[in-house]
This record gives sequence, structure tokens and C-alpha cells, in this order.
Amino acid sequence: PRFPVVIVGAGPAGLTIGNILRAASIDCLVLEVETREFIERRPRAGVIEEWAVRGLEERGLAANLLQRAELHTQCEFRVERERHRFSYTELTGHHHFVYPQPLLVTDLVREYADVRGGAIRFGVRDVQLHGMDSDRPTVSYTDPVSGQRELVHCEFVLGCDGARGVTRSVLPPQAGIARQDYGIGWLALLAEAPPSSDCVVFGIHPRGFAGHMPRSPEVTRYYLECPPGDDPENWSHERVWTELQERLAAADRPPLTEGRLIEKRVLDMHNYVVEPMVFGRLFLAGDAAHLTAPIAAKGMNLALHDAFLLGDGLVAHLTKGDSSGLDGYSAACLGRVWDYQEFSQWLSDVYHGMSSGDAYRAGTTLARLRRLFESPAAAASFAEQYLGKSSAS
Ligand code: RFL
Repeated sequence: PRFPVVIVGAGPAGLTIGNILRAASIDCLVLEVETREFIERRPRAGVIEEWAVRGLEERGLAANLLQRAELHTQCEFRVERERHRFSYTELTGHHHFVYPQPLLVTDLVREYADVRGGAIRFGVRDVQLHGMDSDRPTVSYTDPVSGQRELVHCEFVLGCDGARGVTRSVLPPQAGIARQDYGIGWLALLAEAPPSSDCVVFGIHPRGFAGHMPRSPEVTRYYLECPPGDDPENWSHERVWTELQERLAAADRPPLTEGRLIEKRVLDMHNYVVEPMVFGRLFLAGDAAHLTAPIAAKGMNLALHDAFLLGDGLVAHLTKGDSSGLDGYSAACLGRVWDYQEFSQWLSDVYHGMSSGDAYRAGTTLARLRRLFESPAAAASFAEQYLGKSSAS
């Protein structure tokens, strides 16, 4: 078979690009290693920035999101049992949307496969790329039903297969990959419990960072800083709730509402950036190209940003012969990527300074927080970065 574009990975990046291509009647094939049921349920991100929602809306992909997402206008820091509200919408006029990633993926896959008639294969095995530095690239994979190897001829391959995918592995050894490791773990939890506050809460505590993120009226995401590589089995129900109660405590608030833990995973906080994001006919997008630890909730937003630029660039190239978008793709993405990486690093220092065991870092962390609460200029700068650059490019 022959498709102008093969997309490896049906996450937010791959599916958004597929939808943009189908809207321009360009044929593409999406190859996904998991089943459809699995990707429609995989819990992950929740926070989507305003410009990203606008970008989805302009491409006809935000109808359910706009009906069902919650709007967030403020967050709260809890430090030394005191609460500090931070109303970023008051400062900027902008807000966050909260819409669980599985719901967005469900919307995108329905629109792509069932409405726009895009081709997609689930459960494929052993995807391999060939000839990315030629003008006749091919992609091969094992079909899960027949067990046969299939070979697809194409013009472009899009590596949208996330942090653990295979497409990045065909980059030549001289490709630049910048890496950074915080040496910190986060226990990522989903609790069957209503949120205990109307907004995101950050607990900055000598025992370690803790986060509270409302996801829906029934489900709340929590994070607990832990050693990197820690075993989730070390974290019993009792231990999790004791630590959350302590690290998120505020003198004037009742204890958190507890509930059954339905997800418990340890994430090692690390980052990488592939630069440039293009190798011959292979274009990387989303987590395949750059990972930001979920510290600042930026990963899916960056994936969507790449997807808009790459989708639009491919449409211009394939329908009008205008390759300016594709030529400028990597540089246009990396501006935002590095901006968000830097913010994530700044925020990591704030979240983890108190628990670093280093009195000097603890002191500078408290100074940063005081500046944020007391200086309008510092507050405005934080709000701008927390919300993400508002223009879509
Ligand atoms: P995805 O979503 O990982 O999708 C990649 C897809 O490729 C498939 N795949 C393959 N397919 C074929 N062949 C192979 N060899 C393949 N290998 C993998 C995978 O099955 C999958 O379906 O990448 P994409 O599209 O780049 O999207 C990136 C986002 O998913 C990611 O950045 C966010 O989830 C990060 N993130 C957050 N981002 C935000 O913007 N806001 C948040 O609030 C936020 N919270 C989070 C997060 C990530 C988290 N985890 C689990 C790391 C919270 C958590 C806990």
C-alpha cells in the first residue's frame, strides 16, 4: 500500500495531525501499538492551555472539550501550613482548561477514524522505518490479525510515538539530544475522591512536594515527591494519605477527602530535547521529540503545538507545493519547547528546594515564593509562564 503520510503513534500529537490532514482530504495511515480501548482510557494529562484549545477549535476538534472542560482561574501554594491563593486569571484575563487526556484522545480518534474516514491500525507490532534519508521512505510493521509483515510506501513519516517510541532510534548518532535529569521521582496517583479544593494546590514541604489537581467531580490527581525509581508498592493506601495530609495541610482547612487509589505510578523526573526535530523525511512531534517532566503540565500542550504546525505545514506542501511551513517546522516548535523547559526547571527548584536537605536551597526557595506572593511584577511573570505563551505560533 501507499499513503502520502504515515503517522506512528495515536496520541494527541499523531491524532491531531491525522485530523488536520483528513480535513484537507490527504490520505494518511496511523499505526498504533496499543488497542483503541487502551488509548481511550490511559490516564495522563489534564491541563490544556487556552491557545491550544483555540487551535483545536479552529480545526473543528474542540466541540466536546468546550462543553465539558472545567475552567481554572487560580492555583494555591501551601507553605508552612499557610495558604497563598494565586489568581492568574485576575492578572492576565486568561485561564486553563481542565479536560482529561483520555477524553481528548477519544474525541480525536472518533473524529479521525469514524467521521473523517482516516485509516488507522491498532495493535501493530515491531514498527520499523526505512530510507528516511531518501525520497522514498517506507514503514514496515506486523499486522496483529494476519501476523504478516506489511510494507507501506510514503512521502513522509511522522514520529508521534511518545517518549518510549521507536522512531527516534533511527536518528543518526550525531543527532543532538539534550538531556537533563532532576534526580527526583514523583508518585503519580489518581484517587476516586472528589477534589478537596476548587483549584490546583501545590504543597511545598520539607518532607517533599505534594500536588492536588482536580480532574472531575469524582476523581482527583495527586502527586507525592519520592526517591527516583521508588517502587509504588512501597506506598500503601495509609502511607499515601498520611503524606498527602501532612504535605498539603493548611491551618484553616479541613483534612483532604480520601478515596480509593486507582492509579499509582512512579515517574522519574527527566527531560530531553531532540534538535532539530527533523531527519530527512522523518518529522518528530510531541513527546517523541521532547519530554518535559510533568512538573509544569506542559507536555500535551507542546504536543498540540507541534501538531498544529506540522499538520498545517504538510497540508500547504502537499496541496499547494508551499514548503515554508515544513522548512521552518523544527525551529518554530523549539522556541516554545525551550521556553517551557526553562519554566519547568524554575518550577522544579521551587517545588523541591524545601525538601532538598540543603538549608541554602530551602532559604532561596522561600525567598522566591515570598517574591511571587508580594511582588506584582514577579506575579505577572509567573502567571504568563504558567498559562503558556498566548499566541499559537
Ligand atoms: P503519547 O500520548 O505518548 O502518544 C504516543 C502514542 O504512540 C504509541 N506508540 C507506538 N505506536 C506504534 N509503534 C510504536 N513503537 C509505539 N510506541 C508508542 C503509544 O501507545 C501512544 O498511543 O505522545 P504525544 O502524542 O506526543 O502526547 C504527549 C502527551 O501524552 C504528554 O506530553 C502528556 O501526557 C504529559 N503530561 C501532561 N501534559 C500536559 O500538557 N498537561 C498535564 O496536565 C500533563 N499531566 C502528563 C501529565 C504526563 C504524565 N505521565 C504519565 C508521564 C501527567 C502525567 C502523570
